[in-house]
Amino acid sequence: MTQGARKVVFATLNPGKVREVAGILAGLPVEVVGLRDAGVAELPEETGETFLDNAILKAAHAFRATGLPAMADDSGLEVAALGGKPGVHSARFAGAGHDHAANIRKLLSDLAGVADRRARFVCTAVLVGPAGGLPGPGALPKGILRLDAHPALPAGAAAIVAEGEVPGRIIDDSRGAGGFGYDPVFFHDGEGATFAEIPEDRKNALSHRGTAFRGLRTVLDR
Ligand code: ITT
Repeated sequence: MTQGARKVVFATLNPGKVREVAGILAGLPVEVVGLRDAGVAELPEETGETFLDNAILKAAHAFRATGLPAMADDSGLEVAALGGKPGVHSARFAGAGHDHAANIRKLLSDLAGVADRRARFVCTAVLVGPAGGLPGPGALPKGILRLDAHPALPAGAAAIVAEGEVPGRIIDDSRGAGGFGYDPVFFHDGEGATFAEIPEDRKNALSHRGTAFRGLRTVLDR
């Protein structure tokens, strides 16, 4: 980003993401402004079929509404035995709304009697801003992309895209009180614990969202 463009909106309505991303981006010369503090009350319906489409939809909405560079992520749980579900539908797996307990109940019921418990969390994080204020493709670290064309991008805007994922497996009993969403049933073998049982900075060091937003960090830290 150009010098002086220090405010960035984070286009999410999920307080768990706000907490985590504040930790992941700590120490940057950037003021992360909450969606409501930027005067945006809602996000568009997530009609995209991919994490990328939905992340751009959210960030572009906030960019259009505020004129400020805007970050968003779209993330979810992909379960091998369910053919990658709930995927982009993770937040509303058990129906409309964000009832995390109901989503976990549906997940465990769909996996009843299933021996293969492999799953992964995935995250696509984007930064949408004026095309001229974002680094060109040659200036980006490996794995970080710049998109200049996407149906959801306003004219004159571009997006920086970073991804992350983390493998784990789904256990039958919820464990831990930290994190959000599916964390209490997402067991990380390296930690020997669920994502709801480990400290938040430890989750950030390992997680899909941590990897993706550390990718954006390299762009924000300019
Ligand atoms: P915003 O769209 O407002 O950002 P959201 O919760 O709807 O919030 P997503 O559309 O990206 O966000 O849905 C992600 C869902 O995937 C989230 O609600 C959880 O159910 C699940 N999920 C993603 N990351 C997770 C994590 O780190 N821990 C637990 N569950 C996670």
